[in-house]
Amino acid sequence: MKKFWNEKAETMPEEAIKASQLAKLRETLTWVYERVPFYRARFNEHGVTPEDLKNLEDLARFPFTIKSDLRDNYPFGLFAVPPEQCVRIHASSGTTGKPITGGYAREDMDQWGECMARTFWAAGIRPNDICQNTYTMGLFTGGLGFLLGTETLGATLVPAGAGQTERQIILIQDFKTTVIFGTPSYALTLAEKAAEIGVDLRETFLRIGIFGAEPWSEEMRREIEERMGITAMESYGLTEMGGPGVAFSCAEKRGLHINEDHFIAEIIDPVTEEPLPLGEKGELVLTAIRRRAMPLVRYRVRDLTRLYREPCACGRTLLKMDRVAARSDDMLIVNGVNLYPSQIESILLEIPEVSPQYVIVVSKKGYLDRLAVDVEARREIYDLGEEKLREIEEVIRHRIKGVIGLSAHVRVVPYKVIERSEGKARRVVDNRH
Ligand code: DLL
Repeated sequence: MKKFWNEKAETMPEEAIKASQLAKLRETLTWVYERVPFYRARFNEHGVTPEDLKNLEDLARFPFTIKSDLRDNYPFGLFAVPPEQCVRIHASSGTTGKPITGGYAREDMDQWGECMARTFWAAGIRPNDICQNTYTMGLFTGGLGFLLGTETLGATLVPAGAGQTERQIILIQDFKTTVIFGTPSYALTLAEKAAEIGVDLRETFLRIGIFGAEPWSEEMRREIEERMGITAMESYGLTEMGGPGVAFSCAEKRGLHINEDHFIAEIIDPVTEEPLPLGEKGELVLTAIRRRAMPLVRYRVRDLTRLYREPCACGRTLLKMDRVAARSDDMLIVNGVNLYPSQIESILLEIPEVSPQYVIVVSKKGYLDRLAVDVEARREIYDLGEEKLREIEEVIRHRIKGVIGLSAHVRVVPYKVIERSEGKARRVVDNRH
């Protein structure tokens, strides 16, 4: 049985990857310069043309694309082909303002399917697997992206869609589902519902899960593996780059391999906007070099990570990135202290009595900020009485103070008070503004 979906592409020597990136990048810069008035104007303002790209480092001379550029050019202003020549148009829901649109030409579907099939193969999925897709199959890129990947690989897809958790569990049992796709927070919802109705997911045929679309901690990954009896793998991507498929985990479960022959990744200092060397943490910037309907150049993703190249025991030579624990937009500043929700998650999940259902609430109290963390305990803990719950609150408070340096109001709330996720979980409520 083959070890890689695309051995040649996934194990190329670094020099060969770079040579192919340079050629594809040149093609893409010319493509957008000639076809997208926005890019022509932007490049001209910066005094660069595609001919100025002599080597990969020259990419840093080109301007960034940012989220508001997509909003300002909504819906099709950044398309390099007329919308009627696209075979698909997706959009991200977006919490504020207009959604982000993404067009796909015929060859973009092939590119996407290829990247997804690599993700699946690396996770251990094979053509005889039955994959249950709990991502919403609509405008969101998760659902149809995972569908495309399953079809490309030749496995079986059960398009269950989001929600209807009890029915999902019945399908897992009746269809002998072996693979589950969804957000990490939905995996928890599933595991919890299964326990409630007396189904032990560890005794089903489930063996692999591919999760993504939201940040999750290493502790959360282990929790999911344990509760579902599966290997929890990961997919990373975003609507602006076509959806999931940008990067994927391998059997090493350390970091994600970037599909470098499709996307060029850079890390910049979010404040100075200067490129940072490999190994340093900063903001991810991506350029799609094989997409045709809407290839974005130097797109500032806002996700924080680190890039590194190391010989991976899986045999892939593709550049690696750390799992994305936070978006720069997610950073809360509470009484002057920087706080990422993932830090709270890691602390909570190290406490055995606590469940991964939590919400962080920030509000104003006079001139000061007030940080509150509501969390549920594991079900059986509630039987131990109020005193035990207060004790747990104290432990959490103490840890948060010790690790982050903030005083938090911690409440162990009754079971099921925290809203269960069917897609991307909402972990933060900021009531200060
Ligand atoms: O969430 C695409 C996707 C679907 C990826 C399914 C993986 C699986 P958007 O809705 O545009 O696209 O959201 C993109 O979600 O910038 C990250 O902040 C976050 N994100 C996506 N994957 C991961 C991940 C899809 N594996 C935004 N870890 C990105 C952490 C992730 N954050």
